[in-house]
Amino acid sequence: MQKIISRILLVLLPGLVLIFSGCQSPKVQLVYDLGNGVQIEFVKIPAGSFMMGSPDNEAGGYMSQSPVRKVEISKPFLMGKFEVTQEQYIAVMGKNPSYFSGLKNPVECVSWYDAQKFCKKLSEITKMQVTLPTEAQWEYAARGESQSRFSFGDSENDLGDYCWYKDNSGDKTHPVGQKKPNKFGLYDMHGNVWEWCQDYYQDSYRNLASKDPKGPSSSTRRLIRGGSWSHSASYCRVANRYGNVPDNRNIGNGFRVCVVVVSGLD
Ligand SMILES: [Ca+2]
Repeated sequence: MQKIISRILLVLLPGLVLIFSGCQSPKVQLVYDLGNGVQIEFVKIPAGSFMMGSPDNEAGGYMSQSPVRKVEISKPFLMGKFEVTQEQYIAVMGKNPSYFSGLKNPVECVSWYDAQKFCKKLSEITKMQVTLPTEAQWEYAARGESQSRFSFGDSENDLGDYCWYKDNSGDKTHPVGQKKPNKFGLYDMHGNVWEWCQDYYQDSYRNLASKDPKGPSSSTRRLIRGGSWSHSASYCRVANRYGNVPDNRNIGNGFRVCVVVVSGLD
């Protein structure tokens, strides 16, 4: 886990603390205490615009990930610093559906509906509005201001420093936060487990809004992003997108959560 040089600024709600970390590039972080030593950490992602999708000539790219288009994220949001772990899932839902063992490993074998139930329950616990990220929020956060295949550049040679994927995972998930973070301070956006997004999936996003897009109005599938421990490098690109039926419980599928920015964080 990243060493946090921090000072606690404000207790916003019971169990909730706001932290500024780092001196060179301050990151606002929020930590919620779920009890029994289990915490869930968030990083503030600033509002901004980015180029979403992969260029036509990107290695491993597909038509569903292009054309590249400008998208605006008009409001800052808090994003889970890590994928939701098994111990966090137990703390909130009282059970652990995962196939792989490890309380610090990401929870998997969770459907999109399971993720929704987790968000609802965590919202009730924290008194904050907890959601899955939209697809646009996910890619914006994953890029960390980069415009390359991966958050750190284009070369697959460096992917092992940031990602658990087919070539280094040993065919299993790993505890979150062991690899390098991206510029926003988010871990495992590449690989480890796919991450459910809020949006429906469709093969093209050509006609979607350019400001805070929320995806198509209907589909049989929901979006997953980031690739997993069982996938090759090109599946772990930031622009890669795929859809699963929402009741699919797969050993490669997990999620991370977002929080609508609350007063005191903006
Ligand atoms: Ca991931």
